[in-house]
Amino acid sequence: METQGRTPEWVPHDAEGTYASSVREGVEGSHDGLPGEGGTKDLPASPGAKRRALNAQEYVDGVRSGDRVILGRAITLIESHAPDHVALAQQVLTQLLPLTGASLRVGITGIPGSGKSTFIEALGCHLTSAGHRVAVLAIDPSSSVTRGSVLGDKTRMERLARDPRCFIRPSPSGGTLGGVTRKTRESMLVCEAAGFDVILVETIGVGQSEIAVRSMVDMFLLLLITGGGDDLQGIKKGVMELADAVVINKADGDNRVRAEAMRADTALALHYFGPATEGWTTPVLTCSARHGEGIAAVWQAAEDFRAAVTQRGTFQQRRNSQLLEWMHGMVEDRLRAQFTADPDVRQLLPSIETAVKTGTITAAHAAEQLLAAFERRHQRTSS
Ligand SMILES: Nc1nc2c(ncn2[C@@H]2O[C@H](COP(=O)(O)OP(=O)(O)OP(=O)(O)O)[C@@H](O)[C@H]2O)c(=O)[nH]1
Ligand SMILES: [Mg+2]
Repeated sequence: METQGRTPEWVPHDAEGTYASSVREGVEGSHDGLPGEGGTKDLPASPGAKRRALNAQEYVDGVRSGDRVILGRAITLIESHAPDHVALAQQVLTQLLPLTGASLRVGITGIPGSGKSTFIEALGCHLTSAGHRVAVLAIDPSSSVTRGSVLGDKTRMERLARDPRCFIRPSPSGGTLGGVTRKTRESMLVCEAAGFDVILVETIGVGQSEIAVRSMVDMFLLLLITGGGDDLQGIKKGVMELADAVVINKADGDNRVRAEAMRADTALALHYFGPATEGWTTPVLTCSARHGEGIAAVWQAAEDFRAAVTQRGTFQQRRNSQLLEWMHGMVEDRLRAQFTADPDVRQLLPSIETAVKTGTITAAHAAEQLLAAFERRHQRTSS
């Protein structure tokens, strides 16, 4: 897909390549801070806030007041790799932190074509009409290769994308899964500070991204479909163990009976797994995202989940351990980046790699040598 010319609108001319995100074409309308006909009456947007560089206080004030343009820009700032943007983003986040945490964070996964986007559209519209404010984020570590399927998502979420009570943000493209995960977590916090009380995180890539999403949400929802094929859904066995609710989608028309049979089979299969979340029994439901049937029951399950795990204290415990995991992850990322950027390590690496491949030295010995080179420099600079 062609993305040229669709970098974020406020990127400075000299900021080549420092942005993790590129803005993909979406539907016409008012989402992501783009002006449109849908109107964002309950969410003011300050004129002229589009291009001028903002300071931390302006970001904070804009996000707090629910200004969609500034919210979009704050997320773009978070996605930037430029060191001064990273520092500014941290200042903004620190100030917004007291306003975060009040939402229910729900991760949604399922094989490609299981109807995740259609489901999010149906659930999102159900929620906004009940007065909730919904932010939709996506984890798509593959988007640097495929250029993302989020464009498809946006057209599939057309009604929701026009809803002034909803904010849809494509996944930052490029970078490692760890990097994308960090940015999505921070974006989630900014959305909470802007008053969104339900955050839906869709996994786009298959495989590792489910685990990444699990590590940032309160509730994890798995969509299945009948006839998905044992092989394909077999990949999901590990994911099934993580699911706080399993939803058999496309339970409509001729498929209704099969979906019901699958629901019963899946519920039986789940008996063999331990609870995904202590104190909660994973329900299996059917729905038709296309026709909006069963969506209210899925949300009721989410509300029940929240009530049950909050009462047990599991809700806060999970959030606390996610924060620690997040912190350790960032330390590891930083150390790894410093290690691979170290001039001594870089100089040594080709010959050491050759030596390992040819069996001249052991992998353990090679690792020792590289770490010793790294540590020597570190000791020199810190003394
Ligand atoms: N019959 C029926 N079709 C549905 C339903 N939900 C989604 N579909 C169709 O299934 C196809 C895939 O739906 P998507 O919402 O794009 O699925 P997805 O899981 O987001 O797909 P990827 O983003 O490609 O992983 C589309 O053609 C939808 O119209 C449903 O409840 N019933
Ligand atoms: Mg999709």
